[in-house]
Amino acid sequence: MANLILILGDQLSQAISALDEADKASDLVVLAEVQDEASYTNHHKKKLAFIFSAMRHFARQLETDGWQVHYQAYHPENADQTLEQVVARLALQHKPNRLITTECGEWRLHEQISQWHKALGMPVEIRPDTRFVCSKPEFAHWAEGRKQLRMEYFYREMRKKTGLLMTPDGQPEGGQWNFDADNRKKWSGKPAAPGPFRVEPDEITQAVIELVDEHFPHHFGTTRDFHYAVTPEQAQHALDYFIDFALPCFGDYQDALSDQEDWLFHSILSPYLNTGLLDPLAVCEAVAQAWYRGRAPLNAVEGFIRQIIGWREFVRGIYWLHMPGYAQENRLGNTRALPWFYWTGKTRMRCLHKAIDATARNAYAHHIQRLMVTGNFALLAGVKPEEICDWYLAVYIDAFDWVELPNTLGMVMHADGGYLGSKPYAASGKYIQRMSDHCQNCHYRVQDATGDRACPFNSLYWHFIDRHREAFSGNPRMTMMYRNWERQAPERRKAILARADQLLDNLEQL
Ligand code: FAD
Ligand code: DLZ
Repeated sequence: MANLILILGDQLSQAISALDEADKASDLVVLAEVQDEASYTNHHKKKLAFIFSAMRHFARQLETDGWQVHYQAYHPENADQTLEQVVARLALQHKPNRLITTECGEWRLHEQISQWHKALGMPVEIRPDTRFVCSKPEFAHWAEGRKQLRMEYFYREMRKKTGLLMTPDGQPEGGQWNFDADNRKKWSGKPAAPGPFRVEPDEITQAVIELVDEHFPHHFGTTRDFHYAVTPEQAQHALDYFIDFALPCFGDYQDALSDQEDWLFHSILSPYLNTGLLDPLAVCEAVAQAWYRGRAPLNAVEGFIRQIIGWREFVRGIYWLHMPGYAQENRLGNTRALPWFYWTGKTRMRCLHKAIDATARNAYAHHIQRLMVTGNFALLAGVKPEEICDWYLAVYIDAFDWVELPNTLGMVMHADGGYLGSKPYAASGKYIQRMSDHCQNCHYRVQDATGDRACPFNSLYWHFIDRHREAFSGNPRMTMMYRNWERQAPERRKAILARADQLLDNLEQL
C-alpha cells in the first residue's frame, strides 16, 4: 500500500486536494463515521443524517469510479470512535508510506490532526483546501496592517479576482459594486415562495435516518421530513431549482421575515457548499449567467454572489487568521446563560418561537432569522458568546466552526470588539415589525417598551445601548441611537431600564 488518504465528512468532492495525484491501484481512501465527530456538539438529527448519508453516497461513488475505499459506518460498539483511532488501526494493518489529508475546517480537529504524525509514527501530509476563492495566506496578506476589516473592500477584491459580474474594462456590472439598498422589501405573501428543493430519501438515507433515531435520540431536532440532497448530482438540481424559482426574488426579499413561510427565496445551498457537494465558484458562475441571460435581476444576482465570494470567504479568512484566540473573545463582558427556550422554542415572543421552531424542524433558518431574531436577542440579553456559539454550531445543517464562529461571535455578538463589523446589529421590535408579520400574532405589544405586555426587544434594546455607552457612544454609526436615547425624559428612561432589568432577571419566563 502506498498511502492512506483521509477524507472528512465535509470534504465530499472528488476535486478535494487530498486526492490530487492519488493512485487508484495502490492508495486507500478512508472515510469514517465516528462518535467523536458526531458528538462534539449536540448536532441536529438532520445534520447527522445529512453528513452520514452524503458520506456513504460519496464512498459508494468512489468505489464505482475504481477507488479502494475503507468505510466505517457508525455503530456505538465500533472499536474505533475517533478518526485518529481509525487511521491508526489502518496504518498498522497496511503500513502505508504516509497519510494524506486536506486541512480540515475546524481548529479543534485541525490541532489534533497536526499532532497525529507523532502517535502514528509516519508522515502526515496536510494539503491546503482549494475549495475557496481566497487562500489563507492571501487573506492574511490582505488583512495585514488593517485594524478593522470590512467585508465590502474584501468583496471588491474578490470580484476583481474572479471576474464575476465585471465588465471587460474592469468595472462592476450595473455601475455599482453593491445593490443592497434594493434588497429590503417586506414580504406580504406574494409572489408565492417556491418552497425548498426536495429529494425523497433513498435506501441509504433511510438507513441513516433509522440509525440517527436509534443512537442519537437525545440530539436536538427531528429526522422527520428529511428532504435534503445527499449527492453532487442532487445538489446540482437544487442549484438549478433555486435559479429557476427563487433567485429572481432573492434580492428583493433577502431581508424579509415571515410568520407563514420558513424558506422564503433563500437558496438553501449552504449545506452543499460547506460539505463539497457544490463548488462555490461554479455556483456563482451559474447565478451570474442567469443575469446575463435575463433570467434574474442584478440586485438578486449581485446580492447572492456577494454572500458567497464576499461574506463566506471573509469569515473564513478571519477564522483562520485569529484562531484559537478568537473563540475566547467576549469584549462586551457578557455573563448570562443561554435561555432554555432556545432548545424548546417555548416562548411567547412570536418571532423567536417561529425561528426556533423552524430550526428544530428543518435544521435551517434563513440569515435574517439567525441575525436579527435569535442573534439579536442573545446580543441584547448579554448571553455568553461561548453558549450562543455552541447553539448555532449544533442546530444548523450547514454549521461548521469556520463559518459559524465568526458569524456568531463577530457579526452577531460583537464580541470581537468590532473587528468584523463596524457596529452591532442591535435592533428593537420596530425592526422585526418593519420586516415581518410576526408582531400581529405575538403575545407582546411591539408598540410598547414598558408594561407587562411590552415587546421585550424594545426595553432590552435601550438597556443594551445604555449599558454599553462606553463601547459605542463614540461610534459615528451609533450617534443617532444615543441621541434618541438621551432625548427621552429621565422618568421614561428609568421605566424602560426597570422593565429591561425585570426581563433580564426572568429570561426563562418570556
Ligand atoms: P442564502 O441566503 O441563499 O445565501 C447564499 C449563500 O451565501 C449561502 O448558502 C452561504 O453559503 C453564503 N452566505 C450567506 N451569508 C453568509 C454569511 N454571513 N457567512 C457565510 N456565508 C454566507 N452559514 C453557514 O454556512 N454555516 C453556519 O454555521 C452559519 N452560521 C451563522 C450564524 C449566524 C449567527 C449568522 C447570523 C449567520 C450564519 N451563517 C452561517 C450565514 C447564513 O445565515 C447562512 O449561510 C445562510 O442562512 C444559509 O442559507 P442559504 O443557503 O439559504 O443562504
Ligand atoms: C460534522 C461531522 C459529523 C457529524 N460526523 C463526521 C464523521 O463521523 N466523520 C467525519 O469524517 N466527519 C464528520 N463530520 C464533519 C467533521 O466534523 C468536519 O470535518 C469537521 O467539523 C471539520 O470541518
